[in-house]
Parts: sequence; structure tokens; C-alpha cells
Amino acid sequence: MSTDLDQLWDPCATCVVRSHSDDKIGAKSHTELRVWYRSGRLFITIFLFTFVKDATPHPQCLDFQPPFKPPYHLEFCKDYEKFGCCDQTTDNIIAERYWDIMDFYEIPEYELCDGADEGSQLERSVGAANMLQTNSVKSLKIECSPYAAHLFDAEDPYTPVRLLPGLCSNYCLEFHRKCGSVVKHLTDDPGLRDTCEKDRSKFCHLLNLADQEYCYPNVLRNSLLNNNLGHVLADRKGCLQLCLMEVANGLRNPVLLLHASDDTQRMFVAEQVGFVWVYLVDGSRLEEPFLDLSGEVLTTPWSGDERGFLGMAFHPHYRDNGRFFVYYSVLAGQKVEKVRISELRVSMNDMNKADPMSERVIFEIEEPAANHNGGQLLFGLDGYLYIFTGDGGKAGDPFGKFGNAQNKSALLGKVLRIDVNGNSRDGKPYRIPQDNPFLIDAGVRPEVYAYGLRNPWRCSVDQGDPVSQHGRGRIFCGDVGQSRYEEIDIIERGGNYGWRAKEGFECFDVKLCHNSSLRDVLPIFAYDHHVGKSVTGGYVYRGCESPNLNGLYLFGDFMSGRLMALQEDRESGSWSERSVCMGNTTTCSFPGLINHHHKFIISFAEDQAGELYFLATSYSGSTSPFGTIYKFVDPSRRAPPGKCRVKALPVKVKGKRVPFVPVERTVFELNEKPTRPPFKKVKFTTKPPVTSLPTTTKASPAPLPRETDVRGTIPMEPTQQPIRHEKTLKAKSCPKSPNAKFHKKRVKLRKEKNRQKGRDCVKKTAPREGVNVNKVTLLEGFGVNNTLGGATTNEQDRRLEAKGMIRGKSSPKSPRDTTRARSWGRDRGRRRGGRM
Ligand SMILES: [Ca+2]
Ligand SMILES: [Ca+2]
Repeated sequence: MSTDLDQLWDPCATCVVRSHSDDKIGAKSHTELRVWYRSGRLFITIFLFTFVKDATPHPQCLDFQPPFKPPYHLEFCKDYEKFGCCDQTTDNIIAERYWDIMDFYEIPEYELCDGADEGSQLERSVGAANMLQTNSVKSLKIECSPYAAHLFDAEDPYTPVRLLPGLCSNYCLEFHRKCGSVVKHLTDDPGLRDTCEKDRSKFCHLLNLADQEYCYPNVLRNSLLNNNLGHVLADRKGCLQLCLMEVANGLRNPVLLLHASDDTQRMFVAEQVGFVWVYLVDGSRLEEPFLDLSGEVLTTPWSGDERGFLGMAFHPHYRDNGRFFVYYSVLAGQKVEKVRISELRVSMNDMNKADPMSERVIFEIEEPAANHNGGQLLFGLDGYLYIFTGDGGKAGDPFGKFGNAQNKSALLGKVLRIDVNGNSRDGKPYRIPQDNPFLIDAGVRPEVYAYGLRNPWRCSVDQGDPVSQHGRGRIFCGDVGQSRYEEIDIIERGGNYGWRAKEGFECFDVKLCHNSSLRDVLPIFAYDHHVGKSVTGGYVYRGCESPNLNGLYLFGDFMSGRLMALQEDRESGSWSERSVCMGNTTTCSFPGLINHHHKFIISFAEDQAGELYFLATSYSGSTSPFGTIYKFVDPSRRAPPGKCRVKALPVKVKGKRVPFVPVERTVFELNEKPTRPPFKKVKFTTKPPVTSLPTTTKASPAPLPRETDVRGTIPMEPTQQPIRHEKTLKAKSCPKSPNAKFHKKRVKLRKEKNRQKGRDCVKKTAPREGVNVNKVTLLEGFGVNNTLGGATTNEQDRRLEAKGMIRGKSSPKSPRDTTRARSWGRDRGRRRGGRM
């Protein structure tokens, strides 16, 4: 864009000043104006349809977020009632602004604008009003367009946000021909007014958008952009595109993330080595762990080790009783390995600490091999504790006559269900629910709820459709396969899930498979080992922020790193795959979103509001701090603003907090448009001249000579701003007018956007040569030595080191240092959604 255009689109220039208050149109009724508006639609139909090239839909509102479906009827911005960027409040505000503008409208202008001699005064008025409506109102309404950010040039941080949307040249020329005189009522900018009067094509050039796909009204007519608005985006192969948000990092094999249903919105993240960390709603982590069982937990740094801290579940009434349950591997004696399920309580003195002395073992199960240890714990909606065990290990479930999983007298390869709200008569710390399926069967463990599982890795409870409650209480499991199939099951009371007779839908042990007594429950979905080799069960999305995902079961594969989804056919009850993939850079081009993740998908998670996450790492050793937690974001549609606000009860924090510092580069950052030419280097052959005179203030130290880099260039000071930036500053001092508050809002959004990018306009203009110096400063500011995410503290490191689990920290430069260095200047803590 030219400097002229910048000048003309200076937001200040278009502030409406009430200088024509004497020329009020008079009191027009609402009905009359509606008639004008309807006939105004006819007017736009004359506009020519310009060439539209292949476009990738990327709706984006002025608040830089995906559009949404307004919850109720919109009175004024009817065009965007089904899908757009405005709710009722904004609709009302825009209506008010419209009436403010109409107050400036004067009768004689109608005739000029209409350009016709015939017809009554009223008709001419109507014609003129159409133009005014069409242009001023439409331009106001365009704020509600799902492509508002494109139309107002809000996406490009280098250009000022327009107060009027970009108009396509044909539309603009027509507008100018019929209605040019109205411009003076739409803007106070003398330059624009003048251009409007003198040079039609220049005027329209100024109003045009560089991208012809998005100028008004082309954007309305591009079927590619508008046909599937608000639906989950699929790429050309039909793959559903999702984006991610990084919410925590630096974790050592994070095996689970869970909430305590206590309205604090805290998230508890467990690492395989035995630590549980507390994350607060602002994204920060408490420095001291909630629980440290690393001294008890059996595991090794070997990346294939399936032993460790595997599961945890908060009692449904945790808020009142502070009880929670854990599932982990232990070494009993020299060689006997077990899994232990035990109960603990929160500390009396600190709500963010478990009481380590409170552990009460519920039971232990001997593990005949190091693999297949299950590990899921969860409370069903019936209030009972469900425990998911593996078949014991090795391959092909070789234990006993027909393996552990089909043997109901063994606790392995099972879903167990117990009542932890009381002790049994024979002194066990739990009771057997009266409706457990095998109570009367001789030789069957009464805890068994379902059987025939190989190694259930991650099971979840469906919270049900938020409106109809459909699906509520169903338990989904991913059951890891042997050598051919991975499967997803819905756990039914008394169900036999087939292992080792079957693997997926196919026979594994042919003899057992053809036994008439098998009567197994088939998986709802299975995939072969070309797709992945180790399923990680997920969750049915029941959250608020991404309404299109409701009912979708999201899961993945640990080995292939593939994310997958299943969709239910409510009629038949069957499930089919809906392929999911990371959205492309355009699709995920919203601030704070990323479209890549670490390969090894360890676990999925759900927060109290039902939003979904997954935990993955780039190296799956239990001491490797490369685990990251990602939140799913649907880029095609969000819930109306304000709908998903969750209350967070205050959390009393006693220790230190470690702020969240993202390390992944967001699509927004990767996608920055190089619209600004590089700055000319200021080269000095000698030391730079002293620019400031010595002052009498003794306290101010003498300015240090600035260091030059190898090329002899000097980083530019923030004061050395290009002229264009002054416009932004000038915009801030815009006098108050009916439009000022809206302008202010946009400036605020723009500032916010820039802040999310970790730099305001001032920093943005710093030359590349200065980056080295700035980066050092910023890194110091963040504290390179800060521990991030669940990174180990020295104390923990020493302990693990003593156990032989990690090597001594000999290398001062970890790979994380380099990734961290890329994150300079970003501050995610302040961002909406930067929490978990
Ligand atoms: Ca085992
Ligand atoms: Ca099965």
C-alpha cells in the first residue's frame, strides 16, 4: 500500500465529527429504513463479479479468532445471523453507530446521490438512502462478516486497521458514480474527501484491497469461501483439519493430565517417573510437585519401558474428602514386580500438596512380565472406581491354559470395578458393587467387570451431549494389539473383549476364537499396523469452545504419531473413522495456534469444561524432558464469545510458580508476511557519535558504548522508528467520536495481537541486525536457567541420578535451549486460552 493510502486510512481521519448536526435527516421510522435497506440489496446485484482465484477459506473475525454462530437472532446484521463475528451486543452497538451516521444525512444529498430527476422526493430519498445504507451500513455490518479481519486489513500487522472495509473496484466505481457526495459524511479525512471529488479511480484504488478474493462484495460471492462456513474444515482428501495450542512443555513422559472436578480449573499432570505437577489456570506450574512417588515407582529411562506411574483418579467428591487414587509399578523384593493401586489424600495444610504419609494400598497385582501393565484408573458416573489392567505381558498372553485375559480368576487383562466408599467384611479397603457381573460365579474374582483385554491404554468416560445427554457415562478404551490390529472398545458390564482369542476383529488364537462360549464384544473400530502400532485411547469431545467437534471420539497412535477420530452414526450405533490431520498454515493462522506436534502420543486428556488435550513427546524415555501438552482447537468455528467462560475458584498458592513459556513457533509467527522492506543499515566506520548531551543529573550513568556486531552494524534503538509507525501513535490520540471507541477497540486488539507475537510495533521495527543483542537481553529476562513445565529441579535430578535413572548433567546445552531461544519475546500467560 502506498503512503497516501496509509494517510487516508489513518483511523483518525475517518473519525466522524458531528459537524453536520444541523443537517439531520429528521426522524425516519425504523420500518421506512428497512424498506430502504431491502431495495438497497437490489442495488448491489448490479455489481460485476470479478475473477476469483482458488482460495483457501480462512474466516477470521476482527478479534483474530474463528467466527461463530450467534446464539440468537440478529436484528441489524441479518446477513451474518447464521454465521459470523457478531453477537447481539455487537449487533446493537452497530445499529447505534448507524443511527449516529444517519444523523448527518441531509436531504439534498439524496438527489445528488440518486442522480435522477424523476420520481418523488421520497423516492429519491430512498434511492440515496440505499447508497448510504449499502455503503455505510454495509461497511459497518461487514464487521460481522466471517471474513472481517481480511476486509478491514486487520491481519497484516504492518498496516493500520481500516475503519471502512476494502471495496472491490467495480463496486467502488459504481458507488462513486452514484453516491460520491456521501463520502464527506462518512469520513472527515480531507485527503479522502478531496480524492473522492477529484479522482474517482484514485479514490477507488485507495479503497481497494490487495487480495481481490476478500474485497467487498467479492467475498460474499466466493462459493469456496462461503459454502461450508462454520463446518469442520476438510482438506482435499477429506481430512478434518484441526489446530493445536501448546499449553505445557518440558515434561518427562507425561502420562496423564486430569482435573479434580473442584472448580479450581487446576490441572494435574503426572510423569511416568512418579511426579504429579499442579498447573494453574493461568498456565503456570507450581514449582513443588503435588505428589512425588519417584522413590517408589519402578521404571527405567529406557524408551520402551511400560512400567512407572501410570494412572491416577480423583474421587468424585475430592473437593470435600481430598481422596485420590494412583496406579503404579513397584518392585516387591528382589525380582517380583507388581502394580499397586493405592489411595492418598491431599495435605491438610496445602491444597496443592498430597499428604505422602496418607498412602493406603487398595491392592497389588503381581506382574509376570515388564510389559502390558494397563494403568488406567477412572471413576464411572456410578461412583465406582474402574481399574484397567493389562494381560501381564510378554506376547500372545502365554500365561496359564488360555492366558490371563480370558481367565476370570485372574485380575490381569481386566476391567475391575470396586466401591472405595467403604471396607469389606473381610477387611479389604473396598467393597464389591452389588451389580458386578460375576458375583455368583465360582472361581471368578468378584472385582471383574469386563475381561478379555490385552493392554488397555487410556480409557475415558463420555460426559454426554451437553444438550441431549446422549452417550453420557459410556466408557471408551484403546486396547493395544499384538502384531496386527489396534482397537477401540466401549466397555460393557460383563463384556468379553476377546483377547487372546481375537485381536481386533480377527482370530488370534484360532481354537479359542472358534469356541462357542467366547461370545465376545467386538471393538467399535480397529486399524491395522500400517496405520499405527500402539493405540492411545482418547475422549469424546463434549467441550464448549469447539462446538463442531461435539460427539467426535479423538484418539491416536503412540508409534505412528497419528491422530484419529471416530464419529457415531446415531441411527445404527456404529462408529466410522473421520480422518483428522493438522490444519495447513492458512487454516491454523490464528494467534497462538500451532499445527504440528511431537510424534509419540502418550495420552489424551479432558479438562473440567470438556476441552480436549493430548500429551506427546519427541523422545519417549521416562527421563527425557521433551513432553508437551497440546490443546485441540477447531479453526473453523468457535462458540459465541462469553459462552465458554468458566469460573475458577481461587487457589491458595504457598510456593513459587513457574510461568509457562511456549517453545513451539505458532503458525501465526511462521506465516508472517514480509510486507515491510528491510531497514537500511546505519553503518559507522568508527564508534557511534554521542547523541545525547551530558546532563546534570548525577544519578544517570554515562551511556555505555554500544557493541557493534561482526559486520560493524549497530542495533537500532526503539527511538529510531520509521515514519509509518508514528501513524499508529497518532491514531491513539484520535479525539473521541462515535467511532473512536471502536477504533480504540481495534487498536487494542492490534496491540494485543502484537503482544502475543511478543513485540509491539516498536520492537517490530527493530532491524534484524539487532536481534542478537535483543535476544540475549530477552533470554536473560526469561531466565535461561528457569525450569519450565515439569522440568526437573536439581533436587529431583540428584535423586533420579542416584537411582541411575538419568545421567549427570554434563552437557550445559540441551536441545531445549535452542528451542527455547526461538521463543524469545513471547508471553503466553496473558493470552486467553493460554491456560489449561
Ligand atoms: Ca506386565
Ligand atoms: Ca478385543
